[in-house]
Amino acid sequence: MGVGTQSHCPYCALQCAMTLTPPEAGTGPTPVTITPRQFPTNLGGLCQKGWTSAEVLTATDRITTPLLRGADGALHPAGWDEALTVIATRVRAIQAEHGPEAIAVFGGGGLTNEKAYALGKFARTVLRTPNIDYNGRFCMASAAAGANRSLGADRGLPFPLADLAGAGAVMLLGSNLAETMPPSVQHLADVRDRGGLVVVDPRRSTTAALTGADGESGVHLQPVPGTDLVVLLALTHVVLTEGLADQAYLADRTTGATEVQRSVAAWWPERAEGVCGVPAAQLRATARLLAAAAPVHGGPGAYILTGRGVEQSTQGTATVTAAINLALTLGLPGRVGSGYGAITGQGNGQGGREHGQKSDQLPGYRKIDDPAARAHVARVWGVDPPTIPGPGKPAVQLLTSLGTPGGPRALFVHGSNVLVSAPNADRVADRLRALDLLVVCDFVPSETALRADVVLPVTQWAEEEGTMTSLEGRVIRRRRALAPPGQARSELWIFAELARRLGSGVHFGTDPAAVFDELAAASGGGIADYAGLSHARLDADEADGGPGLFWPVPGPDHPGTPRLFLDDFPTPDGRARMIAVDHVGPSDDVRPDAPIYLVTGRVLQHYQSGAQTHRVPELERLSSEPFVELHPILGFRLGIADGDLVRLTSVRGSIQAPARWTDRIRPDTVFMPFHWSGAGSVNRITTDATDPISHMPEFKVCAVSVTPLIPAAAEPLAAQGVAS
Ligand SMILES: Nc1nc2c(c(=O)[nH]1)N[C@H]1C(S)=C(S)[C@@H](COP(=O)(O)OP(=O)(O)OC[C@H]3O[C@@H](n4cnc5c(=O)[nH]c(N)nc54)[C@H](O)[C@@H]3O)O[C@H]1N2
Ligand SMILES: Nc1nc2c(c(=O)[nH]1)N[C@H]1C(S)=C(S)[C@@H](COP(=O)(O)OP(=O)(O)OC[C@H]3O[C@@H](n4cnc5c(=O)[nH]c(N)nc54)[C@H](O)[C@@H]3O)O[C@H]1N2
Ligand code: SF4
Ligand SMILES: [Mo]
Repeated sequence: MGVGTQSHCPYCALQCAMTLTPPEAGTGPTPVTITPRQFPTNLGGLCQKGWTSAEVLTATDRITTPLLRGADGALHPAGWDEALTVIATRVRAIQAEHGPEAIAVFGGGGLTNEKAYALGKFARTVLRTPNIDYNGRFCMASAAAGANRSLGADRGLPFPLADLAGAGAVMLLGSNLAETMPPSVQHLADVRDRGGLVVVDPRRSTTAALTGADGESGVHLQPVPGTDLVVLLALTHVVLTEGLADQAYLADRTTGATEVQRSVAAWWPERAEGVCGVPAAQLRATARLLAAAAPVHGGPGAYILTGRGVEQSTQGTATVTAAINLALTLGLPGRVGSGYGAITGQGNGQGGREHGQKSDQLPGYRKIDDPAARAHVARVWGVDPPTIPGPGKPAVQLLTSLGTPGGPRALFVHGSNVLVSAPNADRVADRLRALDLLVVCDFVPSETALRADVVLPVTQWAEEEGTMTSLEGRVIRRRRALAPPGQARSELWIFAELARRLGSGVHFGTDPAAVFDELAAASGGGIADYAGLSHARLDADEADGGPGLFWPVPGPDHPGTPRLFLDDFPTPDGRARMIAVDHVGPSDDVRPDAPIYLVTGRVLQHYQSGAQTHRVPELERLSSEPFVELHPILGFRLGIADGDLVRLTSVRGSIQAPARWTDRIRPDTVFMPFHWSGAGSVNRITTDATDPISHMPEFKVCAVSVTPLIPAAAEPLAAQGVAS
């Protein structure tokens, strides 16, 4: 290892490796200089966000003291003792009047494993509330529900990312990797050379464009938004009717194939084309391309991967199930060089959903309503099993219940900016206003923090020790390179202090290595088993040039598990379950008063609600405002020129942003990124309808009308070269 601190990027689940070094003699603009490092996920690369991530450490408006809302309605600096005393006093009063369920907790997939674990423990043992959920509900819930149901375990990628390089075909459904995890595109180079990249997206995204101008590197399917399930049913139909299925695999390793076979019979390509708009011939060719790469036909292997584009849907779990059914029909999961996976998004989106901040979950991916799981975790926590509350409300239902009769009266937020990132966000703003107490822990004054009664300043990535679990289930170390500014403190310390002030006898450690050991014990025997891991083992592995260990790691001598499902699936009978699903369509479908699909997503420069990246001048320069992508044909029809301000209206409200003409989107669809607050904040008009199984909101598709705010004349439109 060279000089400097070996750590990983603060942002996404690719967890690109970087070295943090102090600038020479205090000359640098930031307290650490970032250099990319070789690591199996990023292969020495970083994206613009990673390169500039140190800027957030010294954000000019960084929160460095606790803040308390005063009688004048403004936030004022306060000491830790005062702030924590205010919180404890008000929590006790609310609990006394309304009971423990009146305190709610909202976590985040950016928290280290240690913090996510401690947060779940704090909610269940100190607050004794069932009402804890987190932003992973917005992110990975449908992929998790689908994989748990069909495969028996949810590890986003149940294989190392680098395995993709050997494949003959990789199908990406609703994922724009080239903007959301740019260094990962290196793993697709070989499959593109083989002509095997399949991208399914209503937009010709940067990733879809990787299939090549003439399709020489693969295929781009451009379905009607919200109809991916139909695409998948049709592909499975073709595989089965053309005799391309892996029948031996279906017989040996799955149950339910007959029902699935029956259910896709009605989705022949021409019928599917009528719903999803993808030409029947293209559906047939894609099914054949995938099959040719499958091991049963002597191919080098194939992968089917889902992203938020298909999962953030009221039929997200069904769509993931259909993707898994297709993969199973081709005999892919649990074979080296092939598989199904979902691409986890947040830095610790994977670990964050394993250790107990999800409403129905205990550490180790245990179920909170399983008596054996409760008994095991209660022993580690030193509490009686019956004192652990049952399942609470999932995120959207939790947020919409705040301040309602019988609903929570107080909310603690750790690692989410819900006012910008939650669906139907104006409603969330109303609910936050109705609370008696809002406590937000953050290091910058996010939109949500600015609404709080108490804001607590916390450490950032380069200021703390801990672990993160990457999109492949690889557990890696985050390391401290510098001291936090002012009075910023670790959340581990905050939980310990609040536990003491609330009179809890439960122990809360403040040393991340010790908290990890406790997490490892609590997870032992669970699906996400970390029992054989410790900070010391991970450090020793890295010092030996090791790349981190993949869970499950049940014992100190266990080498970890880079590939899951090779022998069997963790289901009661060891087989994958094929479950028949069918298409219903978006909850807020287009209609005469809202004839256009609105789809949402991301741009390269900004991360999520933008709380961090809007504070990096270079990223702001490159991407400074929200925008609405629309096709020139739609622009011409509606009288909207490139650059015109447009209004988007859904049944929930109206927003406005400048139009950007592009022929990379379907003419029946507009696209907006969700990184901004204010007049161009797209979540003010998205729907909070949720998937019935995963409870994930339908961020990706809703119906809008689009109108020009500055009426455009025919002249300039013609001048821009539009033919009707
Ligand atoms: N730059 C950047 N990178 C990030 C993040 C970020 O905020 N910014 N966030 C991280 C996180 S938490 C996540 S979850 C990941 C998300 O990573 P991705 O899933 O790649 O990101 P999105 O842009 O949300 O959605 C991907 C694509 O889905 C498409 N889409 C929309 N509707 C539909 C549909 O109905 N069907 C299909 N097939 N596609 C559709 C959009 O056009 C978009 O191109 O990115 C991670 N990386
Ligand atoms: N329309 C639309 N909306 C979406 C999506 C979409 O595709 N379309 N995607 C959804 C998805 S996939 C996601 S993941 C969510 C994400 O959206 P959010 O949950 O809002 O995520 P961030 O913007 O990353 O907010 C994290 C906040 O926590 C702070 N923070 C970071 N690390 C820590 C820490 O360790 N402790 C504490 N206390 N604070 C910390 C940051 O400064 C920031 O203010 O957005 C969802 N919203
Ligand atoms: S791809 Fe993700 S982990 Fe890598 S540098 Fe960019 S934001 Fe960071
Ligand atoms: Mo996410």
